[in-house]
Amino acid sequence: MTVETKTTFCRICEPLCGMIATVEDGKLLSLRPDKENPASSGFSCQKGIAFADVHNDPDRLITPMRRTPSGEFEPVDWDTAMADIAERVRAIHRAHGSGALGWYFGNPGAFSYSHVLWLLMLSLGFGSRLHLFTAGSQDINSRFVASQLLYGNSVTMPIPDIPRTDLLVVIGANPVVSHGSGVTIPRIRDHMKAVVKRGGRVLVIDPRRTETAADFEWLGIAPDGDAFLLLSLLQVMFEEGLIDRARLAEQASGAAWLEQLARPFTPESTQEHTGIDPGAVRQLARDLVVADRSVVYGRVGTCLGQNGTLTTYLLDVVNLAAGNLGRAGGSMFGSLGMPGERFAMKAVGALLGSVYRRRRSRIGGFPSVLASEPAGIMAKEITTPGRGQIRALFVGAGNPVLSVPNGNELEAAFAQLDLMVGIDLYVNETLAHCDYVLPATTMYERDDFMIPFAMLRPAPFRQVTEAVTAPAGQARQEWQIIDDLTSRLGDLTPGLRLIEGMRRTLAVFGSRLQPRLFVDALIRLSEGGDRFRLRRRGLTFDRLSHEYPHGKVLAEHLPEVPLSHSVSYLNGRVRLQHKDIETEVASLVARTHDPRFPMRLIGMREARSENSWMHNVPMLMRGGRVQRALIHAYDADRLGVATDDLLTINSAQGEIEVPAQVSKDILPGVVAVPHGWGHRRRAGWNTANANPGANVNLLMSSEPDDLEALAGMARLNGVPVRIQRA
Ligand SMILES: Nc1nc2c(c(=O)[nH]1)N[C@H]1C(S)=C(S)[C@@H](COP(=O)(O)OP(=O)(O)OC[C@H]3O[C@@H](n4cnc5c(=O)[nH]c(N)nc54)[C@H](O)[C@@H]3O)O[C@H]1N2
Ligand SMILES: Nc1nc2c(c(=O)[nH]1)N[C@H]1C(S)=C(S)[C@@H](COP(=O)(O)OP(=O)(O)OC[C@H]3O[C@@H](n4cnc5c(=O)[nH]c(N)nc54)[C@H](O)[C@@H]3O)O[C@H]1N2
Ligand code: SF4
Ligand SMILES: [Mo]
Repeated sequence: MTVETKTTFCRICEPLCGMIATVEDGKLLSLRPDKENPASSGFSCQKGIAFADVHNDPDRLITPMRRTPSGEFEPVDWDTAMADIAERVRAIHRAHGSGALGWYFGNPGAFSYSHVLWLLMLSLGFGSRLHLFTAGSQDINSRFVASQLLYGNSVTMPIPDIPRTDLLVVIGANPVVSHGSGVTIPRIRDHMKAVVKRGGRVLVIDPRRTETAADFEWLGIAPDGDAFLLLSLLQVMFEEGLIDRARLAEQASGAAWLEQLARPFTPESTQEHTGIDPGAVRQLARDLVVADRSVVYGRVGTCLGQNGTLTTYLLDVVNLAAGNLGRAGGSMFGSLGMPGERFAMKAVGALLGSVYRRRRSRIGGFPSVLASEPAGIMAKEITTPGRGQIRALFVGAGNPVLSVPNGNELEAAFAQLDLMVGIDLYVNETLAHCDYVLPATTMYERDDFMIPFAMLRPAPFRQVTEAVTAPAGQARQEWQIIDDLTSRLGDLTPGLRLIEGMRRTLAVFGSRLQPRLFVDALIRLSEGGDRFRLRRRGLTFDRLSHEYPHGKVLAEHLPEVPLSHSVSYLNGRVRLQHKDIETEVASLVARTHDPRFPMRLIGMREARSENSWMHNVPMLMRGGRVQRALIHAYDADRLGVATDDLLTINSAQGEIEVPAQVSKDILPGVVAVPHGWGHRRRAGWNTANANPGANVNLLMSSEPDDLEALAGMARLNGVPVRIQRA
């Protein structure tokens, strides 16, 4: 018997906490937080530790499976499965073209560089007509579009410099539970506590007195009222002369237009939409400007409303107006520190901008965000006849039946597909519909380096990990599966022929086309890298792995550079004026109210869930844990409801039943329901199915008119509902 410990890091959520894996005879025994990781220094949450039970779950899929005519799954060998899948893709492509193929890329996929890179390769191989859907239209695409408008680049991401700020205003995020999103700061709660300890403030603006609000100051806001609040903050800043106009004119174009836009939104006029006292809004506007270093930060709560792109745009504009954009202790921009990066970012920004403006989805005419379409229209892309109708769908690391609006519509649509293939750790509610389900490795069965998150750290840091164990059973990495598929289809399209050519050329030199080549190059070229041996002690993937297993801190803080360095527009100035923003402001003002649905539904993340996929771990389900709908005592009294009574929640779209939790930690008129529940017997996770809960997204609309206009965001927060005792 050999017992080893291996240093690695967790990739369930964004802080990427350092972990120590104990491995016995090649089997993952347990996980514990890594005290020597300089960023997370001994922190991990319960999910991170419980992941060993996902890894070793008896319900885990470790053999490829094929659906039989009777509807059951039977094991099949990889070669038979891949040969049949490739043959069917080939036939569909021959008959209908690339537009007949769809791919849904779920959230855990973003935590694997090799999965991302090889999916990118596949989509280049099939050309621009492949339908790509991601979890982003239920998450962060509004952030990308706001950045495209403001900075001329979708991937330019502002991050709150929490370690150096004096006033942090959190609008629509719950970092104490989520551990931070859109920013990678391990121990984020400690960093927020440190703001207060050094005499600063943390203010949480949220319809619910969340775990984060309970730790700091709370200001309640009516769901989806944020754009009104932010416009009022701007109105006050302009009216009271709080803005340094010379600086604003230097950093941005369109200031006069912005002033006009904000002018009607006095705090008195927006109070009916926000529920916030005008005096408090004025004070907040002054505080943001007067504080030496302040930052407004928002995430899922501001991205997923009716006007998520506008709201996200306004968050940044408030930071800009207060003089805190691109400043230490304000909202900053990370970079990889590569030679020529600023120039490359301008090119990338221009390309993404033109894709955004030019490519439109077949259904609803939505712009393309990082080459993807809104997942909300996926069902209709499958069922609507015509050129570009999807006939084959791949789902990798996702569970859209539970995570996107109107899963019922999606399930019905799947029945029309000629081919459906899933790649996952489990047969989840979505994969239950597949013709083939293919077993993926877990994160501890693959090497990794987190490309997107490397740019989201206020303290630049690099860490890589090797695989901690060999793959269980016949599990394979996603990139290997994609690689197998593309090489079987190497003659199908010009793009695939090009990839096949590269593969053959490298083989001549005894090398293999694989994602690690690319990520190693990225590490070598970026800050701290060896620049291909130009720097003697510089970093490579292997050196990080051998010499810095716990990770390497590159700098304590981000460098302060002129804001123009982070802007991809040629003139280096933030662009405020956009017709689309004007249209969104007009739609904000024109919002209507349906008296049949007087309450507002919001989401609620739970410490022991990760979206839909950790409910099969007994350790996380202990104590008779169930999904509950949180309502205020005032509403409970009015409706004659007590905790544990079953509630019926209706929206214009659907109906669910969930037991109530009565509380004072939420505004009256608001109901909060966690997503990711609604497990079914059809899916292959036994613990989760025993305590299924309800799919809150059955209340959400997938009608194109109901998706947010600029980014195709599903409207998952502030949804009008009616509740009553079941
Ligand atoms: N434990 C746990 N951690 C997670 C996840 C998980 O499922 N469980 N999921 C991960 C993922 S995929 C993500 S994207 C991140 C998300 O990270 P966060 O965005 O920090 O997490 P949420 O809990 O969704 O926070 C959204 C907050 O917005 C509030 N809110 C809702 N509507 C409104 C509104 O209209 N206005 C305002 N001001 N607030 C509103 C909600 O009450 C909630 O507190 O978390 C990640 N981390
Ligand atoms: N109402 C409401 N709905 C929401 C949200 C909300 O706040 N409210 N949040 C939205 C957000 S932010 C997100 S990110 C989405 C998530 O939406 P999805 O990504 O569609 O769904 P998940 O529940 O994260 O499912 C992830 C799947 O990946 C599998 N998996 C885990 N690790 C791996 C791996 O390494 N490889 C492979 N191949 N599979 C793996 C899991 O078993 C699981 O089946 O949900 C969205 N839906
Ligand atoms: S906070 Fe996120 S990254 Fe850290 S241990 Fe928990 S799940 Fe893993
Ligand atoms: Mo997410």
